[in-house]
Amino acid sequence: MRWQFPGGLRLASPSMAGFDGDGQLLEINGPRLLQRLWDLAEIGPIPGGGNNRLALTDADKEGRDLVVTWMRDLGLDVSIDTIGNVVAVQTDVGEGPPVMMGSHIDTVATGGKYDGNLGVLTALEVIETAIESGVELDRPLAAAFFTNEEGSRFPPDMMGSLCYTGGLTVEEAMSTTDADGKSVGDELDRIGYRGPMPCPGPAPYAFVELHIEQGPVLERDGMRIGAVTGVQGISWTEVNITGQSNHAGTTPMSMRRDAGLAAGELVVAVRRIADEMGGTQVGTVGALRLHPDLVNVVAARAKLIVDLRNTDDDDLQSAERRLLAETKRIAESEEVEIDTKWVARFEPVVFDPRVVELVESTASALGLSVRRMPSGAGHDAQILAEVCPAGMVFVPSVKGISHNPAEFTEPDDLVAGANVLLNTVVALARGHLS
Ligand code: HGY
Ligand code: MN
Ligand code: MN
Repeated sequence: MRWQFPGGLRLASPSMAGFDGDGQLLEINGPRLLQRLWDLAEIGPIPGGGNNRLALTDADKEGRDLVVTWMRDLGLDVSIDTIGNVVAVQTDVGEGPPVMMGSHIDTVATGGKYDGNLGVLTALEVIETAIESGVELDRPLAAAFFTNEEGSRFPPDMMGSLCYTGGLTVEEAMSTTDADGKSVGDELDRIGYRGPMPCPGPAPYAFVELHIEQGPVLERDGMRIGAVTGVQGISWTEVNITGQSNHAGTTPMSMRRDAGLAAGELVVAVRRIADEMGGTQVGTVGALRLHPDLVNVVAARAKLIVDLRNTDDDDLQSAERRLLAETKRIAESEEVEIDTKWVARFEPVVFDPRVVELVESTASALGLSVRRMPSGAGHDAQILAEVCPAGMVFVPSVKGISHNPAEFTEPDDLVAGANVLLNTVVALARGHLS
């Protein structure tokens, strides 16, 4: 499907219309970026116009192959590491560690077109524009996508970038299994993406990620760009509940040790914890499986993962303590056993203020309304922030919807965000941080 701009691109200022004589501002090729987004969105399509490319599935492989082809077509040096992270670097530009852009192309099972994909494809577009414009750079640019950012199939999220920065051992990652018992290692081998490069990988000079906001703030405030100040803390607790399967009709209620009931009580308790704490505390249970999951059998077991988040780590720890207290209360009252273990735990991250400031001033220079804001979602940038100056650029999500096929961002906003990323990384590649 070829994309036609409705009534022409809404340029923020004349200087966006091309490469200024004094090298101030560049503009990406909007139709080319959007076409790549639509081409990638054709892989792993689901009803409603979204994508299902869960990590290390055949659809993920197909998406990987397409993006690697685009990387090679740009003449980039493409390297694949042991966990399947892919980094493509300019070879004939500047020297020293690259200014890296990137994100992920794996999706949740009910994903949209933009989550992650926008950051990776814009990285390619930025490099292609930089090559075409002949802009002088002291450092090479790099485009990357990291394995299993979503963590839906194989917790934790940001698995690939964690291995890339040494935050998780490859051995630990490889042994992680999905609900069907398939391991990351086996699936990587099956799709042919266990690469030769070691983890941890080389630290970039800086890392900037363009991403949809996935929330309602920019749209509510009428802002076009978010200069992301950091990422809130994330805590995923796997809870295994063991009761006793029994006949749903003959077993007296007083004799039931119902793992399904215990799970339900815990789901309600998670909502209560978030509501009672207020502030930035959020919580949900999105993954829940009963065994044997049959209508006429009292559930013997339940497995769920609790997602708790907060911008403040002390408050997040308080929410975690309350969760554990609830599991003890429910175990006692329902006479079930409850075991818990963390499957993901990230402290809140603050991005390098110089990068945040650069994103903000670049957006303003492009004539775009911009506000600083934290990220509610986890991103690879928060992991790369451990090893280099990092930051993010947000663009609005219509109605704040994401992790849903209805995920949508206006094409003008996609292009505007890409122009902010372009001019931000060009400044970084010309020594802005020094
Ligand atoms: O879970 C997250 O915040 C991200 O979508 N992986
Ligand atoms: Mn994402
Ligand atoms: Mn996501």
